[in-house]
Amino acid sequence: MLTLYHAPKSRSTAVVQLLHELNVTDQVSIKTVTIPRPDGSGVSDPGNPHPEGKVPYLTDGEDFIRERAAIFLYLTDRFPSAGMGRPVGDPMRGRYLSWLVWYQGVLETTAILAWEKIDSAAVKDSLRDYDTALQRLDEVLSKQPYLLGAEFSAADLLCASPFAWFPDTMKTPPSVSEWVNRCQDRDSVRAVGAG
Ligand SMILES: N[C@@H](CCC(=O)N[C@@H](CS)C(=O)NCC(=O)O)C(=O)O
Repeated sequence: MLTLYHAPKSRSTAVVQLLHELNVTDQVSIKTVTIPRPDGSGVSDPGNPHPEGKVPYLTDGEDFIRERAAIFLYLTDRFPSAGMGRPVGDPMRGRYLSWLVWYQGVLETTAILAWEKIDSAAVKDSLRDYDTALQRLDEVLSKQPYLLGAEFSAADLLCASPFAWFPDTMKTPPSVSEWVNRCQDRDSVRAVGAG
């Protein structure tokens, strides 16, 4: 059986939301673990097999998956019937993969650097910056409701997640804030709450 190592109010919350969207909460065992929190509370949990004690972490028998984009891809490939991913052969597969990996490699990183007011020419050469990342979202979301078109997908769930967590600190154009609101108006978000 698949096991998700999860800490409430963390990056693993979006994975629990995804399990609800996929309608597979009965097929994945959720183990709640503790993590050290930025406010100094919490400790690394010896029961969490992630090599750095982080969440989310997914195990599938002897195999394991870490990093959210990989976990999202693994789960949407494994449970395709909800239509939250785009399978091999789908005309949107390339765009689906691109948004997941762009989230992990570019959006989250440039958002953290902007938050910390770190400006580096070398980083900019490779990743551009947070404003450029917002342009990539705006150019798509000003034309369509979701990243892949008319339908909500796991790419929206992942890419919208940091904006939903930090609504006051992440500046966004209207197209992006309206999309984040759409992504939050879901039964999966209501089911998981702050957990
Ligand atoms: N790049 C990882 C980041 C995971 C991560 O940093 N998770 C935080 C919770 S939001 C954590 O586990 N922190 C505890 C620690 O760093 O020890 C991912 O996207 O999965």
